[in-house]
Amino acid sequence: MKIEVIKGDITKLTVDAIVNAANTSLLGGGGVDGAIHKAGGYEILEECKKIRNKQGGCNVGDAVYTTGGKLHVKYVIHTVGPTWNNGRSKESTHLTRCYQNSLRIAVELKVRSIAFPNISTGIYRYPKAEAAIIAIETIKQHQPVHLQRIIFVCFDEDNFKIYYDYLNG
Ligand code: AR6
Repeated sequence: MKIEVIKGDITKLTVDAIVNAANTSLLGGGGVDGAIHKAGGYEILEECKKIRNKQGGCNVGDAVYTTGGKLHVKYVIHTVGPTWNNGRSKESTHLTRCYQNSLRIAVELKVRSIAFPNISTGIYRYPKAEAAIIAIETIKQHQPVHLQRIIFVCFDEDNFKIYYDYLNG
């Protein structure tokens, strides 16, 4: 399995699945969530609404999946990261579960390539370096067999540098 890091916009990628940093409502929002819904179109939102009707949204640390809509991906895996609360609300456990549950769904869907944004490090204010270690170490521990490519997509320079240095250091 190859772990890659790139700087850019996750909505532009052609991979089997991308992961969305959603919120518990699954109805979209700002940041990467807004970008994915905007580029992916109404189909993604329609499927999110169906999931909401069935299970009432998505809890922090959990993940669900929808079609990729108009994106160049088969699936969008929506996971809900924790809001940073100075480490007082089990944020690291929740963030670890985001990556674990997204990977579990990727295995179920037999995806061979998956791209992750830097979950929780934007609007939810998780410290970037700590979030990167959780992301990379959780992925390294799981390594599903048929997953050939894992791409960390960094939108900002800070995250790109943190991931690049950690993976190449
Ligand atoms: N491609 C890749 N990464 C991106 C993109 C993009 N197009 N746009 C932003 N990022 P955030 P969170 C990066 O705020 O912190 C939403 O309103 C961004 O630079 O998107 O988990 C949801 O609905 C940052 O590094 O997600 C929730 O309410 C990372 O994506 C809330 O924000 C995550 O930033 C979730 O907050």
